[in-house]
Amino acid sequence: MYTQAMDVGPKEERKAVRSTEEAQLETRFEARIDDGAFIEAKDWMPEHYRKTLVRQISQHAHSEIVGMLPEGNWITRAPTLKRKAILLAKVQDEGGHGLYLYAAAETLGTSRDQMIAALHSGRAKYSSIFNYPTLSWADIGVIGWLVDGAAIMNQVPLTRCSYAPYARAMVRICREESFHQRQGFDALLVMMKEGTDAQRALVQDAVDRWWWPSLMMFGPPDSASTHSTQNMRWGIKRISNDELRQKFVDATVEQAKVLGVTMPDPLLKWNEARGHYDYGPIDWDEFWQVVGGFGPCNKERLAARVKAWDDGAWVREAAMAHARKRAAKEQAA
Ligand code: FAQ
Repeated sequence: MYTQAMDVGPKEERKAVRSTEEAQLETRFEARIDDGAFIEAKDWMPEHYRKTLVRQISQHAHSEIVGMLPEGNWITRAPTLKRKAILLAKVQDEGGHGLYLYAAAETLGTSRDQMIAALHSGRAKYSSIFNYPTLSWADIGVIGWLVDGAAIMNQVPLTRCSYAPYARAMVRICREESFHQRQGFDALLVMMKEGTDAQRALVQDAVDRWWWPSLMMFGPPDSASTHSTQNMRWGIKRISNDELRQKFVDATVEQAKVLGVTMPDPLLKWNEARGHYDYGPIDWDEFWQVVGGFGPCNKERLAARVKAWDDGAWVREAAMAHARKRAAKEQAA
């Protein structure tokens, strides 16, 4: 991309010059990564670094946008005005996160339309977690506590991601996710400490259903993670899938004690020697089924996004027509 257009004669000769130049650029790029420098959009970067960032950032953006659906399902049924206002603000925040992330991915040369087309055609992924249904109000509290909690655990290290536009977007997103996690925990605490037996049972049932999918959010085990080695080398990922999952388990088991709920895992036990909680096996077959498009709500989620896009076509067309009119007026003035 940043090669100089030198006219050096035959095609082969030009190619050789370009590849020597690219090799030098790559060496310089790797040295900057080793020094812990941030890479900006205008800087030279290897094509594979660019591609893997577009893959991860666009998947992350899609997750935020699809992630509005399970909670949006409860806005009209929130139990109090206060809870409704909080939920509205939270769902709106997720939309905002999606937009910062699409913008960060666009700095890498892929348009938002291209990313959205990839989502709608099923080519692009989004987080497995959003393919599970929200069956009761307690699910909304548990999403805040566990799903946003897992998101923060995974995303705080991304504020130090080597690609600066992504890292900057993550700083603001993490601050907002922290409020999301707290409101979820608070909603559950009220149900557990001041609620009826039936409400406490709803919370436990929601924890039973969301615990294992939350652990799956961190991705496959390190041994099966195709991108981890290279992404950690490039400073995109700072902590591995399994390490983050362990940190999440250690933090949430203590929070569960405060709430008075139990995790649905008979093998969950403090291991003094490791200084961590041991936990039972994760059902990776279920994970890959959901990632592959066969989870409980995959079809419904994708259909809702495609419908929203189609229903919004007139708004996009009107905005473009307005922009064209304005540009024409400015040119005429
Ligand atoms: N779901 O080699 P790895 C949120 C795919 S935002 C679906 O380990 P990598 C906020 C992976 O893409 C939640 N697919 O991959 C919120 C790859 O497939 P590919 C989203 C998954 O990239 C809260 C393949 O498996 N957060 O919750 C998943 O090194 C409440 C092999 O995996 C982010 O996206 C999965 N769980 O590590 C919103 C954070 N895991 O692409 C609303 C940024 C893995 O080759 C309400 N992303 N796969 O076709 C990341 O940190 C990473 O991409 C990982 C995966 C950790 C997700």
